[in-house]
Amino acid sequence: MSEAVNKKKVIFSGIQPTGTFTLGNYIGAVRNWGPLQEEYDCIYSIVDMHALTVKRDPVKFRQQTIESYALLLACGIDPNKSIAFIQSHNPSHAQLNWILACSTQFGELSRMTQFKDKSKKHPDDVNAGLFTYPVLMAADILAYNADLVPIGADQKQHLELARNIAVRFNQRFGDMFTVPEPYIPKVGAKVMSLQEPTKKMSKSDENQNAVILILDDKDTIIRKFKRAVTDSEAVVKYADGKDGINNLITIYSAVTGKSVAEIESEFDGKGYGDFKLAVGETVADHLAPVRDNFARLLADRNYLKECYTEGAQRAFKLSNRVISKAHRKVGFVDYR
Ligand code: ATP
Ligand code: LTN
Repeated sequence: MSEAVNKKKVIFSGIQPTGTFTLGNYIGAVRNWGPLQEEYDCIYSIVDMHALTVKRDPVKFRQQTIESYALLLACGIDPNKSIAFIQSHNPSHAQLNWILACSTQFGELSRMTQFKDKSKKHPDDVNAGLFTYPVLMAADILAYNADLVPIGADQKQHLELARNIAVRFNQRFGDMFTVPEPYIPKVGAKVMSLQEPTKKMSKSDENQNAVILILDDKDTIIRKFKRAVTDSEAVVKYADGKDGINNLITIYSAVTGKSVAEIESEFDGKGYGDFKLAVGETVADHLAPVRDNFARLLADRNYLKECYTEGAQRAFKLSNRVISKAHRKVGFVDYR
């Protein structure tokens, strides 16, 4: 068989170092990244440049970036199997960002719902980075010619834009980029807030009761689930209008692998109190190994530094080839 046939598909995904990962980040994205390492060439990044679109305290930001990197490994990303790096350590992302920005229209960026939401949330700082955020995301993906991008449902619109940018570039300059496909889980692609179940669970939510952090201890997790907003029907059944219960059923299903029907019959005749306790205990037990791994990894800063340094070098080696090709395609003068 030729090498081309044997070549594994490439996966790229990223997560912002904006705080401890939530159960939403975990179920919707990060927990799926580990198993993919066995079948694909995986590249995973802590996207600190994206996180800079919101004002941050530099000292806290640096610490949070290292902790996020440790969390990534704690969630099962093996730096020997994947390339795991910090985005700002590889200059290719910023380089390709510029080239792709010149192939992206103001109108299409204006339609991005995340931009609209975030500019409403931070009206005093609607900076250009926030606006061009999806171009940098396209650069992240296209710099490695990724085939697949494992993400939660909220990132689908950004991925669609990355695909459009790739297609447009290819049409204008000749075949260059692989057009990436989204990889969105069937269950748990959008985990909702425990306090406002019509809103997605988000790291940056100010109400801590709305969010399960993957490093929360067992008591905290159980307490947050007990306080989760539900309805007054008190029947564990997935149905329209029961957003709170639907969300808990989805979480329980994602963590146990049980179907909705199996969950409904397991809790037949039982109230919300029993169900919430079961969800809390199951989630806490499921996350316990991540917490242990994280504590161990964070205690060894030298090891982490070795991993992210090597990750950045490996990432650069791959992306720099793509950048050189893109430079030739657009007509930049070669100087080597
Ligand atoms: P922030 O609150 O800082 O905007 P976030 O919690 O939305 O952050 P990101 O770093 O933007 O998280 O997202 C990382 C990955 O987690 C993305 O693939 C995203 O789709 C996924 N994700 C985020 N929130 C959820 C959620 N509630 N349910 C499922 N997947 C999610
Ligand atoms: N925009 C994403 C994070 C992100 C990403 C990426 C995801 C940045 N670059 C590349 C997948 C591929 C977010 O806000 N969740």
